[in-house]
Amino acid sequence: MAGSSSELRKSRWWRSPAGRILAGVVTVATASAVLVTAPGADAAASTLGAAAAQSGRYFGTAIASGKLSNSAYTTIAAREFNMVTPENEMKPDATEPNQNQFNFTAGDQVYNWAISHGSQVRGHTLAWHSQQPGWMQSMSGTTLRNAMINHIQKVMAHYQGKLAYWDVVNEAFNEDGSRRSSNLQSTGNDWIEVAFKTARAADPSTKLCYNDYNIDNWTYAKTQGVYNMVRDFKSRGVPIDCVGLQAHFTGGSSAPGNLQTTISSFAALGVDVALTEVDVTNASTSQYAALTQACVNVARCVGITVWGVRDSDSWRSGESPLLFDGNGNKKAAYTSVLNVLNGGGTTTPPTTTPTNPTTTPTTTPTTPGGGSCTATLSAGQSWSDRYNLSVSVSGSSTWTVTMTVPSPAKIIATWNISATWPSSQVLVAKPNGSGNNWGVTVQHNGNRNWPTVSCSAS
Ligand code: 9MR
Repeated sequence: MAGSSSELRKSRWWRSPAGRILAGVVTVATASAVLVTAPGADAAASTLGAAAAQSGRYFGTAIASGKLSNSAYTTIAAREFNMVTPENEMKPDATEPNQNQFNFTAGDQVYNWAISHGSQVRGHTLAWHSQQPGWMQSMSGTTLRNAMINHIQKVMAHYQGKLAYWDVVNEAFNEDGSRRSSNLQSTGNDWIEVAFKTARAADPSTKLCYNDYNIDNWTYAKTQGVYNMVRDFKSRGVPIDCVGLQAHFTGGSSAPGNLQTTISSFAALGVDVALTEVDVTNASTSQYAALTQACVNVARCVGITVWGVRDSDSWRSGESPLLFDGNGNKKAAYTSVLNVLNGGGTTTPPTTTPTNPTTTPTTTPTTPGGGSCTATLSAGQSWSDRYNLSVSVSGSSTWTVTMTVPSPAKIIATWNISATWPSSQVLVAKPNGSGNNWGVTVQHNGNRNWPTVSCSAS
């Protein structure tokens, strides 16, 4: 019977005179040095997700469950994106149509589709003045406050340990920087912090975000209102991990020149920042390039999500604001985004000297299988909280690689694979048609030991 094998390699890092990061791979077993260029460090990636992953970021899209039977839609979505936001399926009217009766059918459809295509999921959204179920719309006071708490607890329990981010509270501010009037606001000004505290207790493994539109322009009153709330929360220990700038540059808005200042100012408060619902009128290439560059330039800007796949999928389809046209063709804006993600332009990626993983890798036992294959890991770029690993599989084109990260580390992104997740620490990867070179982003959560891998061929 043919066996399978796995092998871990250890990388050493240095910068070339041009400032690009190169990786040397040393085979553990022999300690003989073989120099290679880290996949992803120099090579241009050909999809948005893979290109973003080179700098530890994701590139996502909104997915509608009703379109998952459309193969033109899913082909693009599976190929290009490694973060999925359910467009409507995890909103309160979808998940709790009757009080204390939960329905996760559509949310689970999107979730299961996403993870089976190697994508992570961003939950959207738990507490919002809009898209409330009818029973909630007519509530007020303590009754509503308790219903909100129960909703957050039950929905987060269902997705416990599964989602990378949750938009805990959505769109709670007015344009002038004051709080938006709503039934939730009427329960008391502390409703937002109660929502975040409830969310942290319900699922400590998920990053908790505040998400809003028109908070992209640093000098705008609404941006300042949200900024002051996040600063206050951080100073008082209210749990908040991230801010989502929706970045809808449609309907008369356009990307502000100070977008990077906004992103870096929020990041300086100690939160991750993401562009969460991007669309741009007529998909202006310059605006798409600029907003991508603004994110890439800030280390804690963790990713970009566009609000739909093709123009025909957009809530503002009349403005043709997305990266693929109605026939699924890549638009010029697609190329401008991809080029920025691939390091085009003048900006150095926000990396420091990689230090992860730090411990000596171990070779895992071989797994019996119907053929023979080898999975080789090499370290990619790294940041204070996460690092990339590139995986190269040889010996077979019909492989299954099982990767186990040491708890409490978590794999938060993958590219070029079809993935399933037996547990939050274990990834089972199979080819998705993108070849034998793929990768993962690991959020180490304090444990920087190498993952173990095994490869079996069939
Ligand atoms: O794209 C969503 C659309 O299908 C819904 O009809 C709409 C209902 O409110 O919500 C849209 O998504 C919104 C998102 O949840 C929050 N920010 C604004 C988005 C566009 O309206």
